[in-house]
Amino acid sequence: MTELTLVIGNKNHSSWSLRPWLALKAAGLPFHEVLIGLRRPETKTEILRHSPSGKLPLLTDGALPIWDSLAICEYIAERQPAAGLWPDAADARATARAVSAEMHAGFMAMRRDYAMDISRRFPDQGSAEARADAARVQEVWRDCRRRFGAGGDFLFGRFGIADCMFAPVVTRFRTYGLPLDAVCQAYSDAVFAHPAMREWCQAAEAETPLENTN
Ligand SMILES: N[C@@H](CCC(=O)N[C@@H](CS)C(=O)NCC(=O)O)C(=O)O
Repeated sequence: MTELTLVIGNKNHSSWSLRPWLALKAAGLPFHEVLIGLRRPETKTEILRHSPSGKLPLLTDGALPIWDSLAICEYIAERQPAAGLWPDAADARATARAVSAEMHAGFMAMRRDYAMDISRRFPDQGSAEARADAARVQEVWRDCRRRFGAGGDFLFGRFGIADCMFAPVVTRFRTYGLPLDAVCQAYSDAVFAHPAMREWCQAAEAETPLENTN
């Protein structure tokens, strides 16, 4: 087996890095970790030494580089099918892919106004567009839990890629004190209680936070 290395950004801030890191942990695949500090003069040069896109995260499997969080999650699911990172049933799997793609491609206002910052707390100064994004996120969580969540505490029952994609958003609700209804609060509690999420959050809290993140 070739060795896996995941190149990531600061754990307190790099929401895209968190997603495949959780997927690797959930898959039970051992991997090396390389952390590149964001927002430093040398950051871009350092990232480009690893990643052709100039962005993090990047996974290498031996000599093969795979960039972009969702592509990496897909690769992990294929490399470790027994982990069941996508749901078994076709309708659940299609929905899990749809909400993961929606997260990956959308929610721009939420990303802008509610930057991930795991260790600190801020008042909610989000725009109307960001609040609309937060409402849509909760609609997605409620719908997945109601239709597909019966087998466990996560969006599709057991923990999977859809949960990895939404895990950074779970932290944003907490950081900015955004209200959650009972179903979404229970889902948030389950994500924070996941052992891999706890491990990432502990490391994030041990970092010195960056200023002016977005
Ligand atoms: N679509 C990409 C987004 C990656 C991204 O924006 N990564 C940020 C860190 S969270 C980054 O590399 N920023 C450094 C830079 O742009 O110089 C993904 O899903 O992986």
